[in-house]
Amino acid sequence: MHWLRIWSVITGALLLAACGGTLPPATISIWVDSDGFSPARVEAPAGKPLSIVVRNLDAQEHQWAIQTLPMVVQGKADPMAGHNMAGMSDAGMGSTPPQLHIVAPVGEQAELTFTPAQRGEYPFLCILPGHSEQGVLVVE
Ligand SMILES: [Cu+2]
Repeated sequence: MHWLRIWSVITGALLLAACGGTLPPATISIWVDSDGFSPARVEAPAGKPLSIVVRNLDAQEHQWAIQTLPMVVQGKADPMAGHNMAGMSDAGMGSTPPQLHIVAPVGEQAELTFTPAQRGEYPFLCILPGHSEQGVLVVE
């Protein structure tokens, strides 16, 4: 019995330590294949850093984009801050580029970190021509 009590004290101390400093971003993993995003509905708190990780399980490229989402800007404004286009192909860039944009190459994952500023429901979708995967990011 005694070791259980010690363990709970240690765990509590670690939790306190975690809350005291700068929190690492919360991470949401979203899988995508030709059937769509999974999960298609994800939730995150406003005003806290959020990492979206898109894992592409398909044999073709997919993207994850939100057209408009108010963000907390940290440090100097970087016009590419909302983009992770390491695996970018020419397809998918319309006349109005989305504010948030992740390109997930075949069999790989890509990550983007940002801080949503306002509550709301923000639809996300794959913007490649002919693709219809979609979902929603709920900021609470
Ligand atoms: Cu797609």
